[in-house]
Amino acid sequence: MSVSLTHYLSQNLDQDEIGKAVKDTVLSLCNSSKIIAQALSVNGLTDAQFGDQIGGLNADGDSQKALDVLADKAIIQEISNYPVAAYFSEEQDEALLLDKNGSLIVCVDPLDGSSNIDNNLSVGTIFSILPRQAELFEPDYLMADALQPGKNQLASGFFVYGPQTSLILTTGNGIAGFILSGDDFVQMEWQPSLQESSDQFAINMSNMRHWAPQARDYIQKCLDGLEGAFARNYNMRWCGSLVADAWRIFRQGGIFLYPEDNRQNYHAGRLRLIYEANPIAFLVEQAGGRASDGKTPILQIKPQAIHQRIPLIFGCRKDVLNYELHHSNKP
Ligand code: AFP
Repeated sequence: MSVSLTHYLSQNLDQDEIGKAVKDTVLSLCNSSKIIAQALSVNGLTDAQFGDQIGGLNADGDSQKALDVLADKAIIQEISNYPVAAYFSEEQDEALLLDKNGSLIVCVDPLDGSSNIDNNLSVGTIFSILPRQAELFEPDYLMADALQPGKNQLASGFFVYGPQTSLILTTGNGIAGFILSGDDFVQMEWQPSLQESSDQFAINMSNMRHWAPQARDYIQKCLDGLEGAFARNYNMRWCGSLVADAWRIFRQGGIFLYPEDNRQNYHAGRLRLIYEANPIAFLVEQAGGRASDGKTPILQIKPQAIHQRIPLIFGCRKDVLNYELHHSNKP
C-alpha cells in the first residue's frame, strides 16, 4: 500500500519537538509547491505570463521572472505559520525574520531553472532546513545560523514541477521520493538511490573552452568512450534545471558537474552553496553518493556568505572520486 508523506514524516520525525517542527515545515513547503505547480500549469495564458522578466536582478545578479517572485511569496506565506525563525532565499538580499520563538532556519531556491519556465520543461524548488542556534532574534545572529556547514542540516529536498509534481526528501535517515496524487504527496514505488558508478555525465559542454585543463581532461576521457582511458561509452544529458538533472541521477545514476571556469563571475562556478549545493549534497550523501567542489565534500564547507557560489560535482561515488583525482592533478 502507498505511504503518504505525512505518515512517512510522522514515523521519522515525531520523536521530539524539533522533529515535529521539521515535519510541519516540510508539509508547509508542500502547500507552497501546490500553488507553484498550479501557476505553472496555466503558464502562457493571457493573465499568466510567469516567464516574463519583472523588476531587476535578484541577489545573485540573475534576472527575476514573475514565477521566481510568485514562488518566493507562496513559500513565505506558508512557512510563516510554522516555527521558522528566519527565511533565506535566493530571491532576497537579506534574512527575513519570522517567528522569534522558531527553532528552524530555512534556506530556499524558490524556483530553480527559471530560464526553462517558458519552454515547458521541468523546474523546481530546492530547500534546506537547519537548526537555529542563536538565542537572540536579531538579523546578524540568524545570518550566522544560515552559514552553518551543510552537515548540520536537519532535512533537505527538492520539488520538481514537470510531468508530475514530485518531491525528493531526506530527514537524515536515507532518502525518499514522493509524487503529488490528488491533494497528497505519496511515496513512489521506485525509490531514489545511487549506484557506485555510471556511464552518464551532465555538464554544459558549451563552456568547455573556459574550464581548467583538469576538467577538460576528465570530460575528454568520458568522450573517448570504450577506446579511451575510462574504457567506457558515456551518454550525456543536460537539462538546464539542476532539479531535473538531479532527479534523473537519482533514477538512472550519473555525475553532474558545474565546475569553476574562467568567465567573469564563474570563478567559483554558478550554483549557490546554501540554496542549491548543500541541500542536494545532503540528499546525495544519504543516497550513498558523493558531492564535492572538486576537492572538499560540500557538507564540510563552512559558507562565508549567504549568496556564495561554489563549484558543484555530485552523483555516483566512484565517478565523483575519479573527478577529484583529476582535479588534483597538476595541469
Ligand atoms: P536559472 O534558474 O537562472 O535558470 O539557473 C538554473 C541553474 O542554476 C541550474 O538549475 C542549472 O543547472 C544551471 O543554472 C544551468 O546553468 P547554465 O545555463 O550555465 O547551463
